[in-house]
Amino acid sequence: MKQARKAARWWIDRVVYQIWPRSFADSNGDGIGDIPGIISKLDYLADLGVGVIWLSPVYRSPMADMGYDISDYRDIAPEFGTLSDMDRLIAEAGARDVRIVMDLVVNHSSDQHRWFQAARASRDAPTRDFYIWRDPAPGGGPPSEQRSYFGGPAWHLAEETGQYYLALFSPGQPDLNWECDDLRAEIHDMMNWWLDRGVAGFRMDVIDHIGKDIDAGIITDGPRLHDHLQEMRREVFEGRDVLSIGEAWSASTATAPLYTSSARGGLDMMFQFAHITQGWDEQRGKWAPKPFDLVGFKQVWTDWQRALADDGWNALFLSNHDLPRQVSRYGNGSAASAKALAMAMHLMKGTPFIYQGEEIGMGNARFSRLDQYRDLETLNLCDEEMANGMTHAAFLAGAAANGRDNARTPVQWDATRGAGFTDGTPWIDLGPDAAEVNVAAQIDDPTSVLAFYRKLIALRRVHPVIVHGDFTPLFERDPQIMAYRRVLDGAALVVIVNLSGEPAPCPHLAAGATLVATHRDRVAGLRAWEGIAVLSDT
Ligand code: TEU
Ligand code: CA
Repeated sequence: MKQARKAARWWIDRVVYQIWPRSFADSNGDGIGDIPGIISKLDYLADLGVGVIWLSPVYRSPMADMGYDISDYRDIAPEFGTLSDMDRLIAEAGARDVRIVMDLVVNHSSDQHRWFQAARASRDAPTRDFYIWRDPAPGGGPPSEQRSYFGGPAWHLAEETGQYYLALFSPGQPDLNWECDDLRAEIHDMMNWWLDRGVAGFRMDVIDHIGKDIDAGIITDGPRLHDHLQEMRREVFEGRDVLSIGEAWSASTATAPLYTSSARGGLDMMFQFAHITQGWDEQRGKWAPKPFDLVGFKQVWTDWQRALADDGWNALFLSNHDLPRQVSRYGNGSAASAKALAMAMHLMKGTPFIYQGEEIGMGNARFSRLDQYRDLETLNLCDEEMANGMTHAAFLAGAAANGRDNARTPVQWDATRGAGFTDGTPWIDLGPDAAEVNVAAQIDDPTSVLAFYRKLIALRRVHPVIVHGDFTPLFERDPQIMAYRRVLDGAALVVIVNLSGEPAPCPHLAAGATLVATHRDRVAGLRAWEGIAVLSDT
């Protein structure tokens, strides 16, 4: 059978590497990662083989939500550098054939944005309608019971004009009003401005929120969502060959194709989170994670592989700046488990995303005290959960398992005092494994996690079956093994990974050549965290 290959876009065989700039590399000793720090690591990233960097926000921001609260979309936060540093990053990355995708945070701005400052001061401000204002409820109080994601009500009274504004995240992140024509024109203009500067695309923050109908209580998948995305396609993306990745916690296998189908939004791929929330307690959510259930986890992946098999494209990831470290969440912290997880992800169909530090197997922060946390979500929700009856100890356990700061400790470059991240005092504590798990310890070791990632990334460029092959799950009910078969143009790739800490019998392996394996030798069966991929003719 002849498979149709997806039209070759420039990013199709590339791996994306996410940089969360505050914790990547600090060039000037103030304890905060910055753009010159990123530039100094471009050779490292090029050697690793990454073809795209997704850069979490570097725009000017009061950093209430670490840059996801933007006060000037056309400037850089001074702690991260300057616009000319950004231009230099784009150019220096480009010289290494690495393209930069920026974070587009346009569901909300910062309350420090001049648009909002003017809007809150007067009902007649030209930007008043850029935000969502409502009168108090009859008899006073907020217009509705809507809660915010980061704790507390979503409506905030602005005394100046007597109306409430909507902020679904923190009060410092007022929601933008996408019903306003001038607002949308401003956003399109800003996006074109960055693309003209050489940016290769956008990762679109909480993009499922922009079509909301707050009066009807519709927050995600609102009635205007796909109109807005279609308009954005016409005004920004059409005629350009850029990469667009939407982020949508609400996306399901039913709704995801609406974003990516060319008839609708036309986005290239979506971040969806079904495989993440699958592991959370149904009632109590992220602060009460369930033990890892491989069968359920595989089912979610298989559903998504099938749903986007012909139209659309999967973003493959286990980690990002909002999630715990994968080697702690799904592995046992060991290098072996880091490799096994990488293998299971990278050989499915889609584009793999690596979150900074993942490629060396960095683990969770293991903070034991609340005062070690910096993330507003963790700090705010602690108060809220405790008011709802959770004990402090239980909350700390939940935060240690699933809090966002797990991913936000500095990248561990070497075993020196500041982990090679900074000469000063890091803005957040270093991870507990910095002395053992660091780039310097792995860079020349062919058996390291880092070397294994380098290999997986390189294989994709030479074996089209990894990029384009059809996906069929194998041994779906097996509680230890994740396995699948990929087929393209007469080539078959069988991937079998033991995602458990116990040995497993190895199911019958097709004959063929080993393409990549986590271990150097073979034994009967599979050792804990052992994976092997075998390539043969169909
Ligand atoms: O995250 C989307 C989002 O919904 C998060 O609040 C998510 O629910 C939470 O992190 C799970 O713990 C995006 C960004 O990735 C995140 O960093 C921002 O805080 C958020 O949007 C607001 O911009
Ligand atoms: Ca710095």
